[in-house]
Amino acid sequence: MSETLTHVGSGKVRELYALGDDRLLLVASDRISTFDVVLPTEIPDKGRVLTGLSAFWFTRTRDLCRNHLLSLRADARSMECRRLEMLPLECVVRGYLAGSGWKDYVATGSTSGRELPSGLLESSRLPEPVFTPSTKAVTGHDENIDAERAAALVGRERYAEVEEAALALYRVAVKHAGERGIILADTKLEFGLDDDGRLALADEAFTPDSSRFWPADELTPGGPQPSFDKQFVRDYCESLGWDKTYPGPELPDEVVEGTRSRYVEAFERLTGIEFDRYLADPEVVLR
Ligand code: PZK
Repeated sequence: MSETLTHVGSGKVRELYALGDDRLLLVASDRISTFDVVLPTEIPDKGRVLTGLSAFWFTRTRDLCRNHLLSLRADARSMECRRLEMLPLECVVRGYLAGSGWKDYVATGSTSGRELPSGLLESSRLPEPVFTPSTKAVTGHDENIDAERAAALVGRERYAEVEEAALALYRVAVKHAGERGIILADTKLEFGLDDDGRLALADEAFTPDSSRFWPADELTPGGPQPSFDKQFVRDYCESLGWDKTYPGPELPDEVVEGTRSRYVEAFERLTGIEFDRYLADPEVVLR
């Protein structure tokens, strides 16, 4: 019954292992990063929240777009996935103007070559969601690219298919989250191709690590918004005057506990499932 695990990659807070030739095991740790630095203190169950949320979204959107999820493991943080040929594109969808989208807009009035209306504020809702692909940087930050350059990376037809799928997935997730008081300001999706060349959603989907989650009742355009999940950590780090370079600070217990509660709250609000039920039986998010 036991299988050989070969480590094939690391993300900032996740690990990837091969399971034979055609499957992968994606493991989400409890590590947390802020200001691009992984902190020395973990947030208990954070990886389980993110794995459960991804699996929930993969299940909810499977009729819109196939995906790589095969099964969840009993540890509630590991996902067996179909091994795909990944597309060399970060598929970002933005419904609000934040992060690099806001920076691009201030500098050029556009983001990823898409002209936007004048007079928008930081964190303004966009008239409609925009697909703003970026390159996958090996080190440093992804670079927003225009549709021309993105289409050159994957081919014109595939590009159109990915854009349509990403926008459709985002709209479904935004509607669901909005009904539960969470603004999904933007998200980064990754796609791959299965053995038959069919498009499939991969990686994690609509988690707080791949998306900006904002509390809907606190939206105040004109500046950055508090993060649903990481705000206690950011506020604590800011209060220290830390220079945001490695190594980051240890977090005190009350910041860890407050942050864990926010992750669990996001899970429970979005899935409608008690987090303890998920821990007892991870497959509850697959139904
Ligand atoms: C794949 N990554 C990024 C994520 C890491 C690395 N289904 C798939 N098939 C083939 N490759 C990938 C996937 C997925 N998902 C994803 N790199 C390759 C990544 C998390 C942790 F170490």
